[in-house]
Amino acid sequence: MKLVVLAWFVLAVTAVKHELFKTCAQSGFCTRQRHYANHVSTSHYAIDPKSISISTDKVEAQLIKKWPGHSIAFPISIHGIVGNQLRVIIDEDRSSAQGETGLVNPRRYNETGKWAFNGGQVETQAFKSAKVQKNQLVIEYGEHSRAEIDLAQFVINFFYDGELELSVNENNYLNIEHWREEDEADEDGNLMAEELDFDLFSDSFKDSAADSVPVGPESVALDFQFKKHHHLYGIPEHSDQFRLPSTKGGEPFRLYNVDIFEYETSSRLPMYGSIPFVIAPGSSSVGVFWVNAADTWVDIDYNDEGSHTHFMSENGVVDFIVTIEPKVADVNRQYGKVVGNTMLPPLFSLGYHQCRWNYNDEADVLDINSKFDEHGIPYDTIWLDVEYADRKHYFTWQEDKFPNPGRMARKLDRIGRHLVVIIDPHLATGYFASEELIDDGSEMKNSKGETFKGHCWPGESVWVDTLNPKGRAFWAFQYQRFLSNYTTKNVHFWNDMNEPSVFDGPETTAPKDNLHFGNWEHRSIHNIYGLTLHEATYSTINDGDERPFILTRSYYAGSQRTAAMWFGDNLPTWEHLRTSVSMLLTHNVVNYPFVGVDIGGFFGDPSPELLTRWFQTSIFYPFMRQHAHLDTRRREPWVAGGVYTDAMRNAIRLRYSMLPIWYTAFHQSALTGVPVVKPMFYEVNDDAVMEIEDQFFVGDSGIMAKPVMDAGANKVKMYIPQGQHKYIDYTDGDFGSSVKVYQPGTTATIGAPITSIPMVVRQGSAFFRKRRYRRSTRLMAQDPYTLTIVVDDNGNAHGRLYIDDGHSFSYKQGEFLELEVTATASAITVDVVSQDSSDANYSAQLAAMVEIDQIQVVSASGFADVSSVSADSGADTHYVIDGSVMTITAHHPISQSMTLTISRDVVDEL
Ligand code: NBV
Repeated sequence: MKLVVLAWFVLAVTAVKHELFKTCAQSGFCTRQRHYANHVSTSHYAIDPKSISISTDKVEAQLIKKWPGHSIAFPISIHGIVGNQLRVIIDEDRSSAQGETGLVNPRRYNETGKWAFNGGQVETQAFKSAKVQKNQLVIEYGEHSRAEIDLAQFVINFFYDGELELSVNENNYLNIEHWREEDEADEDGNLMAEELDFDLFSDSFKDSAADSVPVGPESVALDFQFKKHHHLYGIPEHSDQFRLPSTKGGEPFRLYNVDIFEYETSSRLPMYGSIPFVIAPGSSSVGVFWVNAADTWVDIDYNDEGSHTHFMSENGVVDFIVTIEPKVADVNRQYGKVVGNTMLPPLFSLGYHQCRWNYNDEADVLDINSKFDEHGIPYDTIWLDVEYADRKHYFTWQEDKFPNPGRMARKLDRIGRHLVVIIDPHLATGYFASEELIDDGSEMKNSKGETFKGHCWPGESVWVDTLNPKGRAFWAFQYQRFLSNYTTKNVHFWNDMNEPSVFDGPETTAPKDNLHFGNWEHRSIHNIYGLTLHEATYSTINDGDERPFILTRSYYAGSQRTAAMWFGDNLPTWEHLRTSVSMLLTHNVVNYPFVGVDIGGFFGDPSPELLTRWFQTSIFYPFMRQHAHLDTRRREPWVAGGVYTDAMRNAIRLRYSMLPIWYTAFHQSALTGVPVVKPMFYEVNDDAVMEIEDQFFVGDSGIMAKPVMDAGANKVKMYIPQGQHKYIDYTDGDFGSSVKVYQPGTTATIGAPITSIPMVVRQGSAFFRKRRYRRSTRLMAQDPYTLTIVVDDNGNAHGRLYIDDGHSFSYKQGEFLELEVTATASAITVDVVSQDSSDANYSAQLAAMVEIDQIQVVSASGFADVSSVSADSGADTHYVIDGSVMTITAHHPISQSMTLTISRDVVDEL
């Protein structure tokens, strides 16, 4: 009995409170738009042919919404944009609303792109041609793309190389709730027969019933039919599987940034961040970016033809961008030209981060710091959660516990370590920061234009409005004053609760009728608030010298440019561990690779087995951090002891040894938008991989991993993709004593006791590692590289390495090195392909300090015929052959090209 009660208690305290969040049926506009979609059969929208005006990169026209007795014109514009993409914007002339919306800006919000787009705007690109033919507007753009817009039905068909890829509004779901005054709404005439009048001017959901809905119904919705694609991915953040499941008959996915406490898996509930970008890979690949920052729901369905999405947003303009490319990675590349790619993170931030709520005082911090060294475990960063600040008043310290934070930072800095402190956007009323904010007038306002006050950690609080330039200046000033106490540059920031989280607010966040700079309702900008906050932090911290590191919880498309992100308050369950990898892949395919999740789960205490498996999985999180709730037991890697600690130590050391691979992958992603952790379909052409979400590739290294994510498991079954390549076992980053070869199109069973991390390498790959244990990444800077080459059956392989100083922006001035490795049966070449254009010093310094000291070549067929290996430099070259592995010892400066010639005996065929 006691046990049952205990089990019930544990479940009861660790379950998301569904009642806090609306279902679609409880959301006025979601209900109305779904109802419309279920009832509409003909288009109510048409482009007026007489209104069309065409210029080199833009078509403008009037889109007419028509139903008996009514005709409403919406300005529509279609833009050619950078990267062979097309952007469509539908706005509304709201001049009749002027003076009718109280304090609220009467216009539809059209500035989402100002925040989401890299540099605040998107570059245009001229069309190849644009003309009206019969009843169609035909736009040719890019090299291969064409859009045909049926004027009478308003259906847009997108073609690539003559093939139909995407139809927009094919199902007539376009519906723009036009501006109307409340009394008109009761007249039958103002609603179409397919429309419902549910919650047009009010909100009946209990926690948001106070919403004044000052502008009335203004939602927008549209459908996208993917013509050839049976697999859709993206639209984070959701704690769900990687391939988006159909929402037919259930809840749509919701994009609405909220503080979701104890979230579940297999869930379509909203979470902390939103990226309304859906991607459809295949023999041709399509991306759709729905540029809207309001509360948004998305229905997904698969049909015989392909797949279907229905986007519904509470307000704002209709604004979307379509990208069609042959390869999925090219969709990322083009989309990245709009929203930007990941920053190149400072190298230390790819190391291991140790966090908990809370390390209590300076002695605790320094004790944890030295325990890592005692246990031989590398780490780079220790974190302080809210308790460091005096009564959670950010920009202050609890002085009795942290008497000299500058000294603490200096102590960490000596061994190359870093400190991250949390700063949230809620500022308790009655202390200097909140008072300065209110005096400044740049706080978030309520619907009456007064200071908005809500409840959060420190009690009654106010929120900075970082959409306001003055709010950003205020934010900058607070940080600058706070940082003036430090002489070292190893202090960084964590912006939590920036959805924003408001404990007594509707659905855990700010009331939608709150007001921001420009008199925009919070409703219009909600999903970008978090981005505006962490970007304000970034620009404050950025001195143009050291690369800033910031962690954000809330995000939008574009957040990848300036902040890392983690998936919030997860639970210590195996399902959460598995879902973390699905979510990791989802974020990677929407150009946001620098993500991770609390290792071990935020709430509760994981078993030693779960914690160990979680550590092993986390070496594949680009952002690798352990974190835990105040009420949990300590769980640093040495706490479990014995084999568990050994396994965690090995995992972390393996991560550190692979940092050159991670850094090279990030560099690639920063340039091209490709994922850092790659779903299988990026690397192989095999239909069988489309739903695999528990194994993946690390960058371009050719390493494929499948960590153990099941209780009690001591092996994994890894799918070896079809194609020309075999794969070689590389479990724990080691080829073992006898090399195991797996054939394409098979399932390999790989033994994985608690100490093991199953990995394989695709033949034909080459990568670099640094294999000496050091306490932090900074201390690894001069360590030599090991080059590993896994040749294919013809002896060929290819790989790359990117190096720079790992912490400054000097790489932007050309201070970096890029190496390309090419192996053939007779030679191994390491080519310095780009190097210090502006200043030779950096390479010269590297050459003096850093070398490749070992080259490990792996060949399934062995090296029995190798008779000698010689270097073009004439340097002594030793090699040892052990079956399938040839180890060459070298002392080769990293910034010089080299060729090793491999001579082979000619075997007489008798
Ligand atoms: O600052 C306390 C926590 C933090 O540890 C966690 O990582 C965040 O997701 N924070 C949320 C506030 C609320 C926790 C219940």
